[in-house]
Amino acid sequence: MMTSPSLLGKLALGIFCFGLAGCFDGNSTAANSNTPTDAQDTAKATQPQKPNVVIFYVDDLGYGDLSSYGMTATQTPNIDALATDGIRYTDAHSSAATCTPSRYSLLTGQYAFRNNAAILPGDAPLIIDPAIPTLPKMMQKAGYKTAVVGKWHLGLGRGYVDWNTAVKPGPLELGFDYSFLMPATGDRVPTVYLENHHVVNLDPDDPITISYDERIGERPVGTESPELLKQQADLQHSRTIVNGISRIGWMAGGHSAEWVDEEFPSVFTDKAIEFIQDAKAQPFLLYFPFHDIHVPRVPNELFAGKSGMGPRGDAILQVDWMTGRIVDALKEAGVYDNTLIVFSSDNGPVMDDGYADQAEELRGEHDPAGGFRGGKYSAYEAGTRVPMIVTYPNGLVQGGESSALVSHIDLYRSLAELVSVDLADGEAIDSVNLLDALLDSRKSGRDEMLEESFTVSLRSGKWKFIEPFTGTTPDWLANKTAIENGLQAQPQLFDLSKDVHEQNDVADQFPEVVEQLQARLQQIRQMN
Ligand code: NG6
Ligand code: CA
Repeated sequence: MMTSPSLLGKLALGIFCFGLAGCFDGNSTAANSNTPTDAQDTAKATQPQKPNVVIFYVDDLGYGDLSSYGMTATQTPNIDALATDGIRYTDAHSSAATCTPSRYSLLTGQYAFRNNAAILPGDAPLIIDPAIPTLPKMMQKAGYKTAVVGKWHLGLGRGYVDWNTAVKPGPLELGFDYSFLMPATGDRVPTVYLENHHVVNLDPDDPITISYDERIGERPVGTESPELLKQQADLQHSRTIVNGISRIGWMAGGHSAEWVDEEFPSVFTDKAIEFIQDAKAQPFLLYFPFHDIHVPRVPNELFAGKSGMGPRGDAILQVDWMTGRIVDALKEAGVYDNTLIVFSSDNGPVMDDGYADQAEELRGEHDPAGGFRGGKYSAYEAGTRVPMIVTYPNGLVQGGESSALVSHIDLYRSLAELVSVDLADGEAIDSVNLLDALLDSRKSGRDEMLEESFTVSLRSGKWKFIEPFTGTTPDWLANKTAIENGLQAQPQLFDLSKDVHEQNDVADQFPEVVEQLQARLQQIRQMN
């Protein structure tokens, strides 16, 4: 834990920081010349309101997928403006190379392997035990109003879920006061919104059933009716068709509740803005996990065809627009300066993830991984090294570019420091307090970090060790030849100080480093 006063403490003590000018201790200088009454009045008037926290969590956005991270094919001005206002990280990581494990770690401060958290089907039970501490519960303890709006993909309920009754436990049982969800992913049934415990617009006379094992319901399926499809899909994504898109899994009933993919930008953004307007009088946490730029990529007509890179590029423009609208709402509510915003992605980029949306064909010169090796699913850097931007006008010490090694798993402990909550023993055990590095681009980050994928990589100083993979690669992953998954039967070792693109495996040259990092990994596994 930090020994210096927490940020809120600093604000309360009248210690203010003005960018390059450094910190100004109001108590020991100008404030001392005030009369006690004036000082009291000033203290009251400037009583700091705890900062709001907004986490924008894009799905599958790669390191190179923003113009502030080198993309030239199209522009993301609203996100770039956040980078101009704050800090842009060059070595920030989602904790895993796929969605469910990354989100698990973000919300629990624990590595996903501790609970075998892997990509979940759309009918999976809630993977986080409501009895354990979570990031939103921690924020509630500090008096925050909390909401999640967007893609969930952490499971819901216990065992069999009846979508026609109260669906729980879910986010409300994990510490969110409000939730408006895509329950799993855009490519999985059920294709309906869930607001708090209930499916939105459900007609009780047309109940929903879903299945991941066998065909159910009257709706056409992709394998039989390809002429109904907006995009052709692989076999896995060719089950029930909803809104011209075939999905993973089958769904019966629930016609009045079906979502329309093209409406996601306004539906999710409007819900987030409503929450901000309702919650602005008190500190709030908004966790906003986007569906974009995950498949199926079916952007709204405002963006379709606008990027020149097909639906994947158009989805990036959609993300930028949504971010801009929410940031504008923060500004209109007068709370932008007092809001810590984290903008990042849950894993690296993928082009073909099941639908023929021409992501690869229309990519042109654009490099979604920004030069790093691998991508989504991969043990190489592009699996987890993602764009990350932090802004917080009232609390920023120094903006610009930061090379600090940061994992999203660290948000838990860093935010606890920000809002002055002490964590219990055993809470968020893998999370490190990096608040300093979130507010000051000159501060360093971690020395050591795990990157989870279908295997585990350990970053330690200049080294990156990839543990040998002894399991069986799932067919669908093995068939993705465009992605280097990084799975090998022998250990791999890279010296990132001179080989950040992981081209030169030096495991044979440094067997003692391999042994030491393998042993360290075992130690981390045994922590509890
Ligand atoms: C995979 C899906 C892929 C995507 C991914 C989850 C197949 C063949 N592939 O299993 O399309 O849905 O799961 O992506 O089914 S994530 O970003 O939510 O982790
Ligand atoms: Ca993802």
